[in-house]
Amino acid sequence: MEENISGLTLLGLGTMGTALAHAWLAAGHPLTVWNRTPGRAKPLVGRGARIAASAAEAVAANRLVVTCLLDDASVGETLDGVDLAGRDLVNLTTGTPAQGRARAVWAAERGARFLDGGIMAVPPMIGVQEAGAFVLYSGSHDLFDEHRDTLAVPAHPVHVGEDAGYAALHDVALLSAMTGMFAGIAHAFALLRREKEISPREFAPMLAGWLTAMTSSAYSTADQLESGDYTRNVTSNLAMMVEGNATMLRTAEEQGVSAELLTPFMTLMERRLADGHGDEDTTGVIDLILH
Ligand code: FVH
Repeated sequence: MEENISGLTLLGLGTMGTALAHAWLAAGHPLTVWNRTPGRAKPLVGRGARIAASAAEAVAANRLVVTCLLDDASVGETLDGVDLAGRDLVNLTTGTPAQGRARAVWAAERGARFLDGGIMAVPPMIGVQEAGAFVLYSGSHDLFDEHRDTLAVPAHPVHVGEDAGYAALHDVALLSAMTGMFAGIAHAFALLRREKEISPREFAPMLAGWLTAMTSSAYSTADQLESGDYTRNVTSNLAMMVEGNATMLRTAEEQGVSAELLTPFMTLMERRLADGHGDEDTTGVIDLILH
């Protein structure tokens, strides 16, 4: 295990990279930074960071090298031709599972150990322990354990598998669920938008409370998937929910709101019902969208 306060290198000082840098510096970690646009590194000097003149110089400074760049292509560009032998590369750049796996192979070919990461936070949550931020990591568990203390500084570290693609896969799964939730929130506010007597601010706590109560469906869906029985512990079955969809669609029409944020999911529910699964939960929709 490493000592609690060990040095590291950070490549990339965008909004997220800068937040990471502040967290490690505040925790007393000696930090070497590099950014393509050098001006973004200057404010960190007063906080104790060492600025490297090139990515190669930054990588040479520490065994642990963290990248937080725009995308996978910018990681490749930044590290092109840089000697990575003996380095532990931790990539906190958002990418796809395939990019994570390919980057792991690429790093190994250059003599580096590799962890891929997915940051589940926005920059103000970084370094704030009670903010609920976490970072998903995948790749060697031993490597993760070696650097766990340092990785825990910006946000709670969670190892999700030895497969280097799993951090990105979990990351994108969570972001996809969030996107569906944003679509639902947008539709709900649209329904109320023209009502002068309903204040969005007053409606917000009701909406947030309702969504929170409904999150238990993640557990029942998981249970149904693992048991293979999509009728298990169903509280509202598909037949009933499709009936409810009709009311939601009619209300959208009455309120002058397009239902386009809802209809893709509703269409799949109807297909599953037409296939004779009215006694199930919505879990069967998952089978319909698997290619
Ligand atoms: N900000 C957020 O809310 C999200 C939260 C979840 C995770 N993401 C991911 O974190 C990565 C970095 O995001 P960011 O917010 O720091 O992004 P930017 O502020 O746009 O900074 C981008 C940095 O990448 C550098 N860069 C871009 N292209 C290249 C390149 N070809 N070669 C070298 N560096 C490059 C850029 O440098 P510069 O423009 O200052 O010169 C910034 O340092 C990202 O994967 C998010 O998805 C953040």
